[in-house]
Amino acid sequence: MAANQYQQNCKMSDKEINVPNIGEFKDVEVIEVLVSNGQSVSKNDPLITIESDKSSVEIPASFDGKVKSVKIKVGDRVSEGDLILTVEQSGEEKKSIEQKTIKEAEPVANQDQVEEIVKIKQTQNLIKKDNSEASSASPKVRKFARELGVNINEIVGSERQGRVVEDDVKNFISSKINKTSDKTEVQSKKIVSEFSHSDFGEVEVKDMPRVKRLASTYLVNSWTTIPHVTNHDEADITEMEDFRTSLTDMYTGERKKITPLAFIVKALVASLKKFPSFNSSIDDIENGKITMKKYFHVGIAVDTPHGLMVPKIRNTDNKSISYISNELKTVSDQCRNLKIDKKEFFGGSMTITSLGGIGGSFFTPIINYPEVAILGVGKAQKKQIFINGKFETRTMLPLSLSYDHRIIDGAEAARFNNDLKENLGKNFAYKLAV
Ligand code: CAO
Repeated sequence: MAANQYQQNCKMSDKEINVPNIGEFKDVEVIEVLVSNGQSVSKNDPLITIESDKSSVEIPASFDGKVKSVKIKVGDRVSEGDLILTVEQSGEEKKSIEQKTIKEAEPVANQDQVEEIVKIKQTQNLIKKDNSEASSASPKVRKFARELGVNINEIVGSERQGRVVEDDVKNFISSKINKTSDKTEVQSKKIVSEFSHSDFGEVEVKDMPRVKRLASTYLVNSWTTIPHVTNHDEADITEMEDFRTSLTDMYTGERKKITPLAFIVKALVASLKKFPSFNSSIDDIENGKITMKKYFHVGIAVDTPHGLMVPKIRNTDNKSISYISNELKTVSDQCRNLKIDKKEFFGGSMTITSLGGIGGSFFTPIINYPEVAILGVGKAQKKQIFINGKFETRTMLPLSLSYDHRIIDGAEAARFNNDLKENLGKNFAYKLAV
């Protein structure tokens, strides 16, 4: 074929698709327009659905092409011969139509024929799968769905190629009803607990602090998505405390104030090195991927008037205990004065939450997502401990280790606590790192 002849054949031309002979249907309402401008259609694809008092019928495309301009809209009334849309055809499409028999190109309009079209579509794999596309269903089923106020395109059909049948519509409705009744139950529970507080006495409604509001999203996410387990244990820190309280400034001779928390940070880092799964994140659970962190950025929960904040002490493995103690004071002050960069709340290995300066023993800390473990520290107390057949007075530190059970097992957590106790105990190696 010569080049210009080919171009001639491929030239676009417009064709009209009109309402065919639809028998008894006259001046009937268009209830669905199934195509839009620019969309490619194949012969027999449904273009519109019309509905009379008695039944509804889809009008199919009589040839392949690209919809140039849809001329009718939902609610219009049409009769035989009315223009539905214009279709743009390339020479190739035109040619292929011309090669087909006139009989084949004849529009199909009665219900049996429409059913036949759907069958053809199924074998052509043209059934739509999501609700942005039109579902395949007979006009009877469409009408049934419409009468019940259901968008048929939201239904995934149970028949071959996703064709929607009457039972699918019924199942869809019953699943919606079940969901709604679940909701209603939750809502009614809420209503019961939502009696006005002022019915029982004087109250004052205040704004929830912004930091608490922000934190609540993270806390709820952690609490509802991570399977938490907490192991409780006690570390004997008698020697550590003797050592800590004996530290003096080499120039002034005054007592050096180093918080026990700085020692705990250093001991924790030694355990994290031995138990790397505690220094990981599993934010890609769908693909089963775990991020193992090679850094040791320990988060510290800081109580502030604005709410709880968790800044990170970075690279704790390379810092001395007294350096960590000073840095802890600096970042706590920055948090309390709202002078800290938001980035400092992210990128942690594991968090320590200490109530040691306030009081209390064991509690159940919530993991600071996306971390997988958190160490709760209570107030150290002198206790009588039975050692080698006799009671001794020892300083015991309560530990509450919460961990993500998806990645850490109870046995591993118990071993982690043993190791941590060892690091805090009388053979403490951190002594070298003051
Ligand atoms: N056992 C016994 N005493 C402890 C202790 C412990 N585990 N931890 C700290 N202490 C002592 C310190 O030695 C210090 O005593 P001195 O004044 O006699 O030296 C005193 O308690 C002060 O402690 P602190 O809590 O003010 O300071 P810190 O450096 O130990 O802690 C910080 C810093 C930021 C953790 C703390 O100020 C804080 O905010 N704690 C609350 C954290 C919190 O709210 N967690 C709960 C989260 S879950 O809702």
